[in-house]
Amino acid sequence: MTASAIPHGPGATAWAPETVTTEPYNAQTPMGALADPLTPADALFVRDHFGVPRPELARWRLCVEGAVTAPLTVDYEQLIALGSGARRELDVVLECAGNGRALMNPRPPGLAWERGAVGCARFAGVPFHLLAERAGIAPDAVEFVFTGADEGSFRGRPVAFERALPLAEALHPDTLLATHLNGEPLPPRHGAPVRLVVPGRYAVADVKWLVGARAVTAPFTGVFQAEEYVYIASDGTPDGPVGAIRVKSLITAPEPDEDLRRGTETVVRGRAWSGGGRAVGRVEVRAEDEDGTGAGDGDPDTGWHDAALEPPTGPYAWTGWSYPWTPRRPGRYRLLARATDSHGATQPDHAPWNAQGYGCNTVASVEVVVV
Ligand SMILES: Nc1nc2c(c(=O)[nH]1)N[C@H]1C(S)=C(S)[C@@H](COP(=O)(O)O)O[C@H]1N2
Ligand SMILES: [Mo]
Repeated sequence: MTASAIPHGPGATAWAPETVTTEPYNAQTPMGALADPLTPADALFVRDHFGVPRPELARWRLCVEGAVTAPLTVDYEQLIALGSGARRELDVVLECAGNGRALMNPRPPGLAWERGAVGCARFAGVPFHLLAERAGIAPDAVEFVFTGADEGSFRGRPVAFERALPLAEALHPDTLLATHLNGEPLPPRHGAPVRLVVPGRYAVADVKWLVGARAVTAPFTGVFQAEEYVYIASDGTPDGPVGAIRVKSLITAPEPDEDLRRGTETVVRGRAWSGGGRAVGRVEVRAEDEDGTGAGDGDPDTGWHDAALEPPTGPYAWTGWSYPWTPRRPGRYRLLARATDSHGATQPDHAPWNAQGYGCNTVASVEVVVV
């Protein structure tokens, strides 16, 4: 993957995501943009199932209904008024559960995401619990089902984009009805005018073009809850919907196949993140030569080395890391990075394979040449 920076006005740089499919539009964040603490809105990956609906702001409504005592409908102004004084702004890693699927072996079916179905953006909005509490949650409610304005056909059936959250997560103060991304109103393709943002969960939870929130008294079984975005083992056993983001890292420098000079220091850099409220505790880097034994016999660089971590910009943001490496011998090398989170979870050498390739968090790697 190469960064696709395109000039856009004097002195400014605009990004274009890398298209994966055109109908509906799906695109990855370009590598160059992943190096930044915050991903520019015009570079952030896009995952759409049915295309972009264009609800006019003036006609937009959000209905809170189902197992509630006083169903309510708000328009955009009412939502903003309800949230005044309670608005939150959070830097949040957004990662599609299918990110990295194309790197799995054998390759599972699904969109061919490599490394770029991820980004970190600053979302601002109104905590959802304010509306839920106003609607009065029935004592037997177990989940909220969130509905987007987009709909289409799935295996021949008409469906809306709907996804559920257990009550505790729906009502968490950081679960937002987001109206802004990186300080600007949400762009249409990222869910304008309002989307859900659930920090620390795979981004399928972050329902775009949100128009409904319905409390239910039994677990939801819609297609995006019970058929898609579910871990299914190779023997066909389902293991629940994707949830918290698994610990993962990304190498943003050097670039694949970059030529490095022997005896010259190269800073290996990247980002690391984990979900479910867990922080990144450690990132280690290793250089392997072609026989996979480390950077060479007797080389002091052999083995895993701790990278320096930069403090993340918030509890749900990703962590920048760096490790200075001075290659001593010419040849092809594989640079590896692995992150460990505050619960002690570490990236595996091989991610456990599952039928649709979700949650792939294999150790990050990039191949370089030392001359
Ligand atoms: N309404 C709606 N919301 C949606 C989707 C969708 O197709 N429709 N895709 C989901 C998935 S699978 C992902 S990974 C994220 C992607 O968010 P983004 O396009 O803003 O990066 O949106 C989620 N929310
Ligand atoms: Mo996704």
